[in-house]
Amino acid sequence: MASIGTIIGPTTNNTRNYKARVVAQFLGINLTTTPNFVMNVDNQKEEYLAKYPSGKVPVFEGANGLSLVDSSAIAYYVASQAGSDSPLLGQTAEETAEILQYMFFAEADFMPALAGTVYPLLGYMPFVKPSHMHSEEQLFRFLGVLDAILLTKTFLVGERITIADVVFTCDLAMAYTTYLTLEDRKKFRNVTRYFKTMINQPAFKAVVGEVTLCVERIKPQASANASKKAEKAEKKAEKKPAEQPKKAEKKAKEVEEYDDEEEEAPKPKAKSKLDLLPPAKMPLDEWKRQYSNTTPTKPNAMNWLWEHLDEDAYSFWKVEYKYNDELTKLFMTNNLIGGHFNRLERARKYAFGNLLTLGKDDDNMVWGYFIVRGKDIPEEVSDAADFESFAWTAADHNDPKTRAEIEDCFAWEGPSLPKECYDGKTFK
Ligand SMILES: N[C@@H](CCC(=O)N[C@@H](CS)C(=O)NCC(=O)O)C(=O)O
Repeated sequence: MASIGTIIGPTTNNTRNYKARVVAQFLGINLTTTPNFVMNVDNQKEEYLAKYPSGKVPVFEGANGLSLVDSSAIAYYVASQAGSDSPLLGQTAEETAEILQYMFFAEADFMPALAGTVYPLLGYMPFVKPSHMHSEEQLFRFLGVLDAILLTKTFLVGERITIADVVFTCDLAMAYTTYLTLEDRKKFRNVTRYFKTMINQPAFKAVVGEVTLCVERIKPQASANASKKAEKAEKKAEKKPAEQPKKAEKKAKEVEEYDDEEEEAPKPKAKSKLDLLPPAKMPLDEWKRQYSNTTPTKPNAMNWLWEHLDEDAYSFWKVEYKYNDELTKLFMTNNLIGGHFNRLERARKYAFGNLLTLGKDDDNMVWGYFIVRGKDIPEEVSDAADFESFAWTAADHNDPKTRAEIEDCFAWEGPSLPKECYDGKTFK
């Protein structure tokens, strides 16, 4: 697929530039970038200012002659290139309105509060304590609002990732890398879970790379000549092709460490490889029927499984939620499993499993086992939007200890469960 155009601006350490590129990665759209762009040099050139008088980045030049400014508008345009039913855009007027609501919340409320808090610390503007404190108060207020929204949701709109999530996550990245300490991350635990889920999506990783969370906040450079320092920092930035002053970058480990990866060419979606495997002696549907209709599960249904299992056709996997320490209410944990199963829909034909909610309120975990067709984690599973939030470990079902765990897991009871079983869900 030919490139739809060029996003012009610095390709590293610039979360505004990431938005459209992450969208392009999600959709397999080819977008050209400008890796040699020098911030505060190239956007100050006469020819740039003639086209884009505000001198801001990023901007977009379409292969069809379209010219756009504003990172969210560019991201929206890229998302629209997947057609009117683009998976990242709204499918109804209501969804579109909700998506816009969150994009505006991110840009018009959250970003100014974040910038007012962090920019003076990075040397982008003079540090004036009352103004910094006011911005910080707003920042925490908006994080609280977002945290309440994400209490019962995995993504902002509906049950899937939309452009609103891409934009908000890019904006959150600066907060999480420069300002939000472990204590803050615990306080806004739903936002933190959401941010980690998003940032671990392959489309984000391909553009942004590994994100290093803030260890310690950058200290204010408060002094009478703060504006002079800001000026100096700007001059430094002009000399060097980096957007942040080197001093602040070095001083704080907390500044983003992003890879400068080029976008990969879009990959065509293949049909399931699993359909090409030799037929299994035990069809998965037959096991699903046995599991549903045979009581008790232990030993009757499980004995059926061990007798009929086609060892060459299937593999077993232990599945654990990576952020168990952030779970609170049991019913919410169980909802989280339900949401995950919705997103595993493509794997329905090739997988069976149980994920259990174990423990009590404020001390619980997601734990379970899956049987999948083939010997690897199939693409139908790893493609689920929140797959990265779960650890999948290959399990040897012939090992007696593992076999006992699988049996107890599928029966939702037994001595090998790590905590008391509150509830669970069966993926079948
Ligand atoms: N709303 C715009 C804001 C763009 C913006 O402020 N970009 C910054 C860099 S992240 C910039 O160009 N700063 C240079 C300047 O203001 O002169 C967007 O999202 O694209």
